Amino acid sequence: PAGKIQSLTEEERAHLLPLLRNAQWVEAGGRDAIYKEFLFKDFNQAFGFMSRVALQAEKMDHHPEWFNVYNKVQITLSTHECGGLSQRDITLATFIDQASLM
Ligand code: H2B
Repeated sequence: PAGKIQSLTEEERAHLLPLLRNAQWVEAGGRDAIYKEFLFKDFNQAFGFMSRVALQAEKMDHHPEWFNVYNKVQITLSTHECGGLSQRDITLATFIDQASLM
């Protein structure tokens, strides 16, 4: 990867966080990260979703922190390299929302 990943600026946060919150992403407790819980019909639907996200995450070299039990998937996104939110988290969150609707 070329160059250091930059944290979102205050201006970008002011713009993006309300949009994310509309899509049910919330700021994670105690750290600069975003969090969302997804519920599916059953484990097959949940794991199909996780497979789509996993392939994209690997392409992006940007990986979710996630927890799955049966039909529930809880996801936290942040960027280790910048110690908080970057544009990569926003891009992956947008992909994840699309993948949850397939
Ligand atoms: N995923 C996430 N969510 N944040 C990162 O900073 C990150 C990552 N860094 N996946 C990547 C991998 C880095 O550790 C490797 C070495 O490129």
